[in-house]
Amino acid sequence: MSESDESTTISTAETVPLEHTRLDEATMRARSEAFAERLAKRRSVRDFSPDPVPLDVLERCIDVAAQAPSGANKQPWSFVLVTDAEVKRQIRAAAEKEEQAFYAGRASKKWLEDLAPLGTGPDKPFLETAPALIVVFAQRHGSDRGDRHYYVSESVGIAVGFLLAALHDAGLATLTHTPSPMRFLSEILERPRNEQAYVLIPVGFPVADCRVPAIERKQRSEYLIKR
Ligand code: IYR
Repeated sequence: MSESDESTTISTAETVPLEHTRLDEATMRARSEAFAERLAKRRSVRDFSPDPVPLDVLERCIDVAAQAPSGANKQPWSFVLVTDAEVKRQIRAAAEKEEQAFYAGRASKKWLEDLAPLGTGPDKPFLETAPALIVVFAQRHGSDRGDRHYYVSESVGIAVGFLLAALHDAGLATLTHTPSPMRFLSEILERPRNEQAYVLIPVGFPVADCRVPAIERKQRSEYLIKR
């Protein structure tokens, strides 16, 4: 059979026992309700207290992200944990430069109208105030070009979901920030060419009197379709 025969499957699967505890229904209900209630309280925060956060907690939350499923288990991600004031300063300066161009004309009128309820603008003080920034990078392929990665955006997106949930659950506030373009992050953080910045997540505690936009989530009837 030729190497290029598309019907060929090569299983080298070794197996281990699955660790799984079957819960009774009442416990399932209680746990899913508690989780839903806790996660519903997550909001994007833009006003951070400078109070430091325990680094080991951040590392543990990044461990959670790294447990996400990924295409062919390639785990195509890197997480850069930034706490150094000078590096944060450089990131803020570069991000604000891009954001000024965005708000001054790169964004369409419609896009700016859609952002108006969020009250965002080109100034990004949180990039220095937040005690930590987690910059998530997507690896478009392995360090060797021949090492292919699959469903990279989907995989990294799932990992970021795990990360945001873990950070929230640990009592930390986050923002998913995507200054565009984000090439400057590869340069400042000296990432290899196979990696592309995916999202920048400031992490910390909200300021004491923190206020957030009065926006609402959709009702279940708007997003759940049962067949
Ligand atoms: N990157 C800009 C603009 C922005 C875009 C979207 I889509 C948002 O949900 C929020 C902001 C900024 O961070 O201000």
